[in-house]
Amino acid sequence: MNLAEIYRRDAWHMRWSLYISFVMLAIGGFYGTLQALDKMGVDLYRYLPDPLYRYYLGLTVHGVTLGWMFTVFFIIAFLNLVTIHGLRRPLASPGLAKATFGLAVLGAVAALIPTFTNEASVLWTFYAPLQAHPAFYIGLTAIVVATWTAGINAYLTWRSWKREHPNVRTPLMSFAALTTWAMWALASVGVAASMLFQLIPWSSGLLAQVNPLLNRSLFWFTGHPVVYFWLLPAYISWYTMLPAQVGGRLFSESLARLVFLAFIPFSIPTGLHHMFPDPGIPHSTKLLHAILTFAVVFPSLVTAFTVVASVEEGARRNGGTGRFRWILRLPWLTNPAVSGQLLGMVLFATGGITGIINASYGMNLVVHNTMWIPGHLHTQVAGAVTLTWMAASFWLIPLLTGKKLWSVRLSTLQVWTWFFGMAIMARGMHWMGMAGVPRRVHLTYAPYALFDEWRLAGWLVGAGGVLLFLSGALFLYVIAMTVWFSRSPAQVEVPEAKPLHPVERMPLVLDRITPWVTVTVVLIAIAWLPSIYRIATTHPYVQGWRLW
Ligand code: HAS
Ligand code: CU
Repeated sequence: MNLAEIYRRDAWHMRWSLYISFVMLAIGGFYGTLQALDKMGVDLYRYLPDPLYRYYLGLTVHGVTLGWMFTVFFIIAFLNLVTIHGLRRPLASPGLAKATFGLAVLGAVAALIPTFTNEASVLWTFYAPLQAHPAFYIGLTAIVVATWTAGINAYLTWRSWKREHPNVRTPLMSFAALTTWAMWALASVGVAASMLFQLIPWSSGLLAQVNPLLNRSLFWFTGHPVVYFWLLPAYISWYTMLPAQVGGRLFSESLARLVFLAFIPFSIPTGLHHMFPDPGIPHSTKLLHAILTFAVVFPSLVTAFTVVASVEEGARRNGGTGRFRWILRLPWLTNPAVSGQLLGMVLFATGGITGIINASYGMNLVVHNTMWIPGHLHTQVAGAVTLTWMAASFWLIPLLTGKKLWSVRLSTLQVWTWFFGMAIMARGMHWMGMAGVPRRVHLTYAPYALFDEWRLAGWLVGAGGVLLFLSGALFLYVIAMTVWFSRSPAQVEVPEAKPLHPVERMPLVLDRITPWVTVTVVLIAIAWLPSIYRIATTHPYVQGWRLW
């Protein structure tokens, strides 16, 4: 089978996964806009029909559709493509790919029905003792299982490739996809355990009580590394595609491999940085997680260096000069598939700084549970990751449909407006957080809200939110017009960067995942098991609550 035939066979499920992820982006984005306006004292919720007129229903839809669905559908499609392209072969099991897709769709439907019917306003973190309808937990579990079946398919594909190429290094693209799946396989154990042994039996009436602190700990066991499950597909684009898209080469393939591999051990033993103020966990354990969080910053710092160096090389090959003037040589206004990624990186650099602030044990007490945290997360997953995926969609959709992108100019306008919208909104959110505004609160109805004092910050959030709404609509418009009305055939290929220096010899450990998984298991045992055991055996179990 040649590559074109391979794509044709697997294109439909990748294409539909992308379409569904865009629908989730639309649903989640709609509620996001209402939340942003609420921060400037404008309550548009009340124009919605009951029961959609409920803040926590909307906030749950926002977090669940964007955090668990837009992301997962996009990641499955993108990592499938990267695996296929990297190994130049079809997925090992077409049946498993179909099953993955079907399971994810059923899971999304099962989780969203109770959410929209006001049976599951438990937010994206579904902390017990808030109790949702069992279908909500079962649906989200099905989505997690779908990620596992997708990962297994990638592994089987690699295994059959390896049998034919026993002495060849795994190509970087598919190697990066495999490290992402390996990290996620370990990371998702926490939320899976919580779903299977706590939340599903408890919400179905089989268990009377649940341990809230255990539930929170298992959530954050997965909840921190899930952010790297979102990020690494963007990194795959920055490392293995972007250099080629700017006419350059990857600065160092060995460093790239080290970065992807480092995320396996360091992603998971860090989750307690979401629970610094929680009671009942020894300070020493929290401190260990804080230190390991600084370890997981390291691969991103390396990325800042490696990816920018690769981009600079491309700009200089295209005639860029000077210490900084080469930056102007980059196609900021002519190639949205590139500028979306570059703008995403700029946002990511700011979110990296706020992440380091969050991770600093003492400073976390100032920002925890304030609007600062949504400020941080929007620059990261909604800024860097989403912008990179939007940029990638401008070649992915043409590749998978065979139709030329509808409009380069509109797509360029789209990535810039998303960038400014997110920058403005996040600025306001950080500012509100500093002023002590709590997160997850319907401010228009909060008796203590000081809209006069927070006026400018709140207006930035609202204005940024409106700009994002317009930009999101523009994105969907460009994609829909490409799919439905574009008549010219697309001439796109998957961009694939070559290394700057041909790699002749490389330590074997940079082409193996198992040793890294082994280290991870040891680190998890040290950083998580004692506190999970202690919490499970000494903390109170309580009944479910429904506050809405
Ligand atoms: Fe975070 C909370 C710490 C990264 C997402 N984070 C969250 C939540 C989310 C989230 C969703 O320690 C809220 C969850 C909730 O609902 O409660 N985060 C970090 C740290 C990092 C980090 C240390 N976060 C992410 C990423 C996310 C994400 C990535 C999504 C994709 N985060 C925290 C902490 C909390 C937290 C605490 C809990 C706070 C609390 O109290 O609740 C690091 O991984 C960040 C490292 C990144 C860098 C940046 C490197 C820069 C690069 C770009 C270079 C390019 C440039 C421009 C400069 C060090 C690679 C180039 C321009 C050209 C012209 C070429
Ligand atoms: Cu985290």
